[in-house]
Amino acid sequence: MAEELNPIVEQEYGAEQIQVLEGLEAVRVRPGMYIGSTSSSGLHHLVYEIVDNAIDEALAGFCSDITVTINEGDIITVTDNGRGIPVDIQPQTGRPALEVVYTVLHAGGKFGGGGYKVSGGLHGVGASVVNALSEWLTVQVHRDGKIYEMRFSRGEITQEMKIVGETGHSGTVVTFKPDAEIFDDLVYDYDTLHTRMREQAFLNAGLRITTADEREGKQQRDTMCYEGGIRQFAKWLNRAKTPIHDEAIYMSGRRDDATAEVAIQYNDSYNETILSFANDIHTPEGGMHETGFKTALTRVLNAYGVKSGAIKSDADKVSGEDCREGLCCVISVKLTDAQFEGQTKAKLGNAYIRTLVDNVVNEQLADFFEENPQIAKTILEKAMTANRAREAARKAKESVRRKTGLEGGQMPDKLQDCNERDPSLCEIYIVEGDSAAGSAIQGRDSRFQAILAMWGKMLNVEKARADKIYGNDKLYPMIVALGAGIGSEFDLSKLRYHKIIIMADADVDGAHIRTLLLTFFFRYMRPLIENGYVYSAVPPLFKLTRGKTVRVAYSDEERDAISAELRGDNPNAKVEINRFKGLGEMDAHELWETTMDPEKRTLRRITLDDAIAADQIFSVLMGEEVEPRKQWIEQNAQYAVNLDY
Ligand code: 28G
Repeated sequence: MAEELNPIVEQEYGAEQIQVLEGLEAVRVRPGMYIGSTSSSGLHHLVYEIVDNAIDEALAGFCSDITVTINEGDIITVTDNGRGIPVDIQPQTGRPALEVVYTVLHAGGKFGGGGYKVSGGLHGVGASVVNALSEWLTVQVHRDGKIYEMRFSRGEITQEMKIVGETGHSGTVVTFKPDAEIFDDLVYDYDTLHTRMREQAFLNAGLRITTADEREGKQQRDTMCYEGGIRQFAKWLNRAKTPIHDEAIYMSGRRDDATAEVAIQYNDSYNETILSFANDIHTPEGGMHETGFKTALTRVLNAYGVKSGAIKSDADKVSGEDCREGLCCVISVKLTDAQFEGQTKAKLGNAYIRTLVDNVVNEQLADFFEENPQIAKTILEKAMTANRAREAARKAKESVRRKTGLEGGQMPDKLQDCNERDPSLCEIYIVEGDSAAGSAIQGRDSRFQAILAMWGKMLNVEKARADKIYGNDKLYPMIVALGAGIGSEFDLSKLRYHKIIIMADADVDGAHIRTLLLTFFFRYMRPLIENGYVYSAVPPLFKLTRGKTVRVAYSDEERDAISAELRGDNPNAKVEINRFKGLGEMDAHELWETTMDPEKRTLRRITLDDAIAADQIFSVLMGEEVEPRKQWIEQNAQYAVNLDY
């Protein structure tokens, strides 16, 4: 039908259509306002926005299967088997509903659209934003026996909605290519999407989500479906740990339109893992749901202790921290008016949710303890042991502090400090291995770059309390160099460098040390990550030489592009390609040029989500379970080295 622009179509472009174009143009002018950033994280966010719509359809009860595919060329396809986006003409706009969803900012179920009780999407902006930021996007709707199709480019319609075939089922298929004019990085990371989709599958019990990578040489596929929902999530988080009771404890409740679900399972470690979500959106900064949970947990455990006779005096009482040693917990709340606050809008602000979660845990956990006294006793004993250990740790810390003058100015031998004293201008590179540290010391700009060398096996913080951390010869120099202390005494204002850069090889050992450090920062210096002070250096992977010209590449794609560029018009030209085996292979000059020079280097800022992922992997690497570790090494086998597990 109206495939090329004809006068009739043009007439229909009234004030509303102009508004649409202005709306989407605003998205292209300030993409960061809608998707957070135009880096890799924003690129992945596009997928989450589209998937959120499919999940809304699942929450409405009409969709059971969602598939996310990375196609060749990093083109994304999302499909669902819901009802299909409505295609009928909307009376207010005179346009098909499908067109409105993809062209009007804030259209869709999230802003008062009928039938959607809970809303999702961190930025809540939906399909039209993805459309505006895509070089092209195609939607196909299977509905009423027909396939409807519509195409766009950078938010503008390139093909009006038309029927392209017949179908025997219903659903929606969206395919898009992110716009190279907008994004700095166009390469999708399968693991990032897979991890996020697994989380969504856990949070929506019974929903089947498949992720697939169809890119040449990267082919893989995973299907995730968890009938047990967050109960299974908590157990899965403990997969590399040793649980101290078999089944996760599950609690849930509702008040008006809001629902709360909590699942907990303790393990024999000393660390706490709390993952909280509001409307399926991860809230790493916590908020009212976490507060309500923590208060109630502490109250229930103390009440049970007093009632059972285990807690005899005030000295026996357990603190919040004591109650969370070895705790693994998933909290999921759903509400219609979620308020997101905090630095990264990742903290839930609705106060009534605190009361809801508190009530749910207060009643149901107390009941569970009454009915399962053996488990209650095990958990309470663990908390009471933590209480006694905390007192011992405090004493140990004091004595280390007195012996070594933690508060005094003496810096460790392993640190080559910089001259600058203003922390906001200072950087510290934490470098693994002797030879790499040597090159870094020679190559650096000593005015503002400090180098801390680290090598050998680090302490297994999985199985250590804070007293051991202070005494550890690998961690102690780093704590002193950073200058801000650890744990509950951590003081950001004393931090000596505002850029803490982990520089490790791009191999299994490097991944290992990065994981150890991130886990340590996450557990003992979390404000460093919350405030964005921690980075990962990005060293090059390849060196390309043609005659006298030497270039480096940071990815397979870049290697191929540079190789083609160096060859020029001559297909037989010889370009020598070498893989850097490690940082230690680079001389001081190369290291500076490729990895340390602020003008040329790439730094990857570590987010709380990265750190949480590291914390998980860490348990896999350091825990007692061999099977998950074997799997991790196999998955990272692209780095190909001999490792024994
Ligand atoms: C595959 C990729 C992403 C979706 C639906 C289904 C409906 C819908 C979506 O409606 C609200 C209401 C009408 C405009 C609702 C179908 C009611 C009846 C739906 C998706 C706003 C949106 N039948 N499936 N939206 N409408 N899947 N998957 O986007 O006026 S979005």
